[in-house]
Amino acid sequence: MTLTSEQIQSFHQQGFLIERKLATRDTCEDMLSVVRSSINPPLAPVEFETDVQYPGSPAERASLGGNTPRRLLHAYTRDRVFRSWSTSETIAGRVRQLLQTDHIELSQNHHNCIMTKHPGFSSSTSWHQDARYWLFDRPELVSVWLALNDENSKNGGLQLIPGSHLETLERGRYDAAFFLRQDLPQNRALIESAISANLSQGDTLFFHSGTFHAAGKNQTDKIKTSLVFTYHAQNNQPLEGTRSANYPDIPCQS
Ligand SMILES: O=C(O)CCC(=O)C(=O)O
Repeated sequence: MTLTSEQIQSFHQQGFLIERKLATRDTCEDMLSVVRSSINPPLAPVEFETDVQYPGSPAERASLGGNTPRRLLHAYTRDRVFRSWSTSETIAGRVRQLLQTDHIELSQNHHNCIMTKHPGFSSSTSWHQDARYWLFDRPELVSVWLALNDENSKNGGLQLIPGSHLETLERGRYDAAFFLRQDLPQNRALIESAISANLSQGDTLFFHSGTFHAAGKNQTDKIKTSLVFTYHAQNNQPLEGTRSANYPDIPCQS
């Protein structure tokens, strides 16, 4: 049930860890059934492709594909199946090991969503660290990404840069929105060391909030669906008055 010391060490070195088949097919299918009934029409709160305005997003809501959901927000409150998964010992127990504390909380303010990538109207996400806009005592959070169906480079699966959570980059290496500038040779070298996560249904990716990651568009004819939650140690609190403290965090007791 728990991570081995080699897995924990690998997470600290690489900034991520993949556990294969951590969720059963039945769990994934139960979740997908909730997602399917939340997508047409999209049940609020939803972030649309037009809201993110990433490369490939439709220009405005009135455009063709303008109503394509990108994230079904507030996954935790949407259904019991998401609450059970996110607070289970399988997940919370592993996050406790990775954050090296018995006391962790799930953030309702960050990720806490179902990411959907629709054929035809999905956008790509450039290289970034999730911690760039998250305001905590320390930028040390762990996100847990569950593939509800297979994810790879064809359908916009995640790519990650191993060890990048340990890098400290000058401000000039990022653009105005804190994405890695692709015109700089030193950034190109970093990006070339990326790996593709290539997840199958039920595979779970644990990643550090400082790990650079990116993803392409969905170029297949099926929706790609992933569930993501973020956790922090109880002694690493969001800064008062910021978006990171908007909704209360959920303690995950062992
Ligand atoms: O699925 C994607 O395009 C990447 C999503 C992502 O990296 C994020 O929301 O932080």
